[in-house]
Amino acid sequence: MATYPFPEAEPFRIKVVEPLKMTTREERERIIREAHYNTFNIRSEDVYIDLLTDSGTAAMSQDQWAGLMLGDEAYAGCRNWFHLEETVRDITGFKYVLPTHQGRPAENILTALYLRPGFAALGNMFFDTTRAHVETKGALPRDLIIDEGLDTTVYHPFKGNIDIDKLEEYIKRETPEKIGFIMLTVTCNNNGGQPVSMENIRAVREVADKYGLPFFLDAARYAENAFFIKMREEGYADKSLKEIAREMFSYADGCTMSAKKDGLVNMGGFLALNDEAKFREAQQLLILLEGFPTYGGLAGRDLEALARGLREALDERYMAYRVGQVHYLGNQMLKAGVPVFQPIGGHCVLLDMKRFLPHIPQDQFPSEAFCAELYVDSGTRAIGLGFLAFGRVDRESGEVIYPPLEVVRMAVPRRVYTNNHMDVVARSVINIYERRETLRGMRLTYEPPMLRHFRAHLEPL
Ligand code: P71
Repeated sequence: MATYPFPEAEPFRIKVVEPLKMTTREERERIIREAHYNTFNIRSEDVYIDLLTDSGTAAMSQDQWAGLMLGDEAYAGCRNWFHLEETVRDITGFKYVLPTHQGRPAENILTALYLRPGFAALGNMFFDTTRAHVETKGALPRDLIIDEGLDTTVYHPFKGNIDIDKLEEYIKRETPEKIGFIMLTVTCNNNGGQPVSMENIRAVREVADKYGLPFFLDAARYAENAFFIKMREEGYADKSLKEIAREMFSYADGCTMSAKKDGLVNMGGFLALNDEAKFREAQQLLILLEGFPTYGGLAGRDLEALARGLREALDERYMAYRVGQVHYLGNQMLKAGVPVFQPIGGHCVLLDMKRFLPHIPQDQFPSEAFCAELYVDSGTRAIGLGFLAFGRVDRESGEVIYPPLEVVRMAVPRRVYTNNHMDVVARSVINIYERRETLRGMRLTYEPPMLRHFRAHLEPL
């Protein structure tokens, strides 16, 4: 990267623009009230800068758009499928590829193949949908991330790492027969896109071999993970992202992929495996759930855009810009003293609401109070990931269970916003930080039985 004088500058120029509506503060006050103070209920058109998610929100390249015109919409054997299959094999080294319309059907199939009631699945931190698929198979998802991974105040270069001692202890205690698989989410989404080191991935392979367990990657942000390995792990500075990614995958038996992240597409995913018998079983499920194995819930043109996007995400200049932009946003807030989860991850900035709004107790939804204020202040949409999303009441004891983190996530879509947009967000967050004592807590006025943060209604106290 030394050959580029400004490694974090955009390696592209903009050919098509999407105008954004500007609203007034009064309008935004009305809109957030009508949305019951839940940013999921705001219409996208009423949002100026949408940091709700980096999933499916990327801007495609001219090469991807051109690829759409080469879509072969045959039911069976379309050429775009062969292009995608060859691309995934080349990047991952896995033998068998099954296309899916996004990440969760791949998770559904994988968990159906490997889990039975009473089994456990062990990981660094399962993403919400994977966790739900593990649970619906009657199995237990177990997060065994290193302690530093949940500490918002300490620095660690690979906060996504799994605790190898805890992993081995768990396997010995529960016996390997009761473990369906081990899975590492790279990067680890639930603590802010924190990377997993190559050393950790290798160590998991050794444990998996020792106890005869299959080991998979949740590869949604694998290219961002490869970039952090290049930047932070000894011995990888001179390797290409593709070489690093290939080595990461070489230790695993397969992967699930939500291609809406590092696939640089708006919809798409896949499941990849090495085990032929499991692949045959998976194909049967794929036909049942998604469609014929050469399209799996996607149009031919979508398969083409994905094959092209997968390669683009491994371009080092793209990735330096990408992760650089996320850090550009977070560093401005850090400099102003805002409690940002450190180090900043690959796709988002997390604000620690326990330190940002210490006067608002967790059961008064500080994250949602902040998100409502942020929207009114600058039209920026973020989401709360804390008590509203993950808190619950224990069915037996009636005890209220608080999640370890109370954070607001600002996820940055890929190639969509400029650094001027990032400046607006940073300034708005800093503004609010300076008058943080004026923010009040919220209370629930409607609580759905499941995944309550998506549809909940709140009001200010
Ligand atoms: C994110 C998402 C999208 C999302 C999904 C569900 C609720 C809220 C937001 C999706 C992931 C992910 C990882 C590591 C699998 C999926 C599911 N993330 N693994 O962060 O981050 O993929 O949406 O394509 O089914 O906003 P899918």
